[in-house]
Amino acid sequence: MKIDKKSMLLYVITDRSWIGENSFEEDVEEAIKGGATFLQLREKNISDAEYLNHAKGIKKITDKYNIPFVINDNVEVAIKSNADGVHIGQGDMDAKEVRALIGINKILGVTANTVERAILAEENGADYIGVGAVFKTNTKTDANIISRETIKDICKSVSIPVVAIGGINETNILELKNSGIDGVCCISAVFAKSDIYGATKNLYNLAEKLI
Ligand code: TZP
Ligand code: MG
Repeated sequence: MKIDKKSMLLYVITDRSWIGENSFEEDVEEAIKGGATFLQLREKNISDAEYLNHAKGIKKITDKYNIPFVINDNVEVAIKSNADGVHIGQGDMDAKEVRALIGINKILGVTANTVERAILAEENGADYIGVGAVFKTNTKTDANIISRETIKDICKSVSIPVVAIGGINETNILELKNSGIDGVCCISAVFAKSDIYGATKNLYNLAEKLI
C-alpha cells in the first residue's frame, strides 16, 4: 500500500498513556470512525512483544477501515505485524537502511525539520515527511518549535507529502492554512479527549478547510 496524498489529511498517532475506561483498540477505532485518515502506533517504554501485540491488534482495525498504518521506529514490529510501513524520527535509524529492510512497497515516513534533511529523506526513499513541533506540546517536551517559514520552505523543496506535528488542536489548526502542508498529525488533541470520536470528527472538518 503506497500513499495517496489525501490519506495524510488527519494523521492520528497513538499514546497509550491516555487510555481511560476503553481499551487501546477501542480508542483507536473511535478515532478512525471520527475521521482519522492515517494511523501511527507510537509507544515508548514498551517491550517488543507488547509493541507487536498492539500492532497486530491495530492492524486488524486499520484493515477494516482501509487506512494506512505505520509503526514508529521499529522495523521488526512493522514487518512482523505486516503494518503498511514505518516512521522514523531524526535521531532514529537511517532512512536508506530502513528502506532496504522494508522493501519498496512499504510506506516510509521520515521526520525532517530542515530543508536539507527533507531533501535527503526524499532522496533516501521517504514517502512522506513529518515536520514539527509546529506548536508547543507537552507530548514531546524535547521537540523544538519549527517556524512557519521553514515549514513552507520544506513543503516547496520536496515532491512527497508533508504533514505537520506538535501541539496541533482544534483551536490552532487553522493557523497552518497556506503553509503548504498536506495534513496534520495529532496525538493529545485526539486521545486526551473523553469523546475521541467527536474530537476527531471536529479535527477532520477543520483539516478539510486547511488543505
Ligand atoms: N514529534 C514532534 S511533536 C510530537 C512528536 C511526536 C508530539 C505531538 O503530540 P501532540 O499531543 O499532538 O502535541
Ligand atoms: Mg523516534
